[in-house]
Amino acid sequence: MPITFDADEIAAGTALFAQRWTFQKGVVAMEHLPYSDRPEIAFAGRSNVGKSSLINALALHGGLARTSNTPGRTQELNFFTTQDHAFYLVDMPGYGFAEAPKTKVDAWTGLIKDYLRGRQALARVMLLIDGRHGVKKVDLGIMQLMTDAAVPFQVVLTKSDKINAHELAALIAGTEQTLKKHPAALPEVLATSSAKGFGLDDVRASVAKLVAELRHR
Ligand SMILES: Nc1nc2c(ncn2[C@@H]2O[C@H](COP(=O)(O)OP(=O)(O)O)[C@@H](O)[C@H]2O)c(=O)[nH]1
Ligand SMILES: [Mg+2]
Repeated sequence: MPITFDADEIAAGTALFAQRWTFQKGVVAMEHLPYSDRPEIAFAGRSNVGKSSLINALALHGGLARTSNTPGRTQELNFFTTQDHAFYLVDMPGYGFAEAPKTKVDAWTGLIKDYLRGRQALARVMLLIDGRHGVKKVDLGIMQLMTDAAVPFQVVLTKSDKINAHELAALIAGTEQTLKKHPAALPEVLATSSAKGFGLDDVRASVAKLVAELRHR
């Protein structure tokens, strides 16, 4: 089962995310990335997995990241920041979406990969996996890329409201098994539902713990 955090860690997560959030910048090319003055935590995953919904739910801000029923809407790296400028939260374009013109898909897949393997400030990736579908081949490719680049990542299951408790437990166990082959992965998988508000405290606590660790480096 997902790790649970103690009351202080949950409170730290709540406080971090309760701050006022602002959209800083949308980036379509590496040369437009913001000046690197704080760590970045990126939310990555296949198109439609629920990246933007999760960011909005975490930040208690329905309109912060744009969500959509249409896969492939987000085509930029969107940088959000808190009042205390402690870190950037980055909403990424989805990968594995082929129904757009190939040149466009290639451009944003290239941007995703360049950012994931080449961004010094990238402290961690929250890798979102759709609870209904589990880990796909394209996700394994992204995991390998992050492992090769030594980018720490944590798997977050989304849309947990769409599967039953038994299926969820099996998915968590299976995913943790897969992660054993990826030394860059945090061993624990978090399960969430942005729709039902499930698991959000754990994600906030996990991010807050990392931000606190980075502050003390
Ligand atoms: N049932 C359910 N639907 C969700 C959840 N999170 C996102 N969705 C839906 O999934 C679709 C894609 O969400 P979005 O956040 O735009 O995905 P993104 O492409 O990864 O940013 C939207 O229709 C959301 O309403 C969830 O936790 N539960
Ligand atoms: Mg999105």
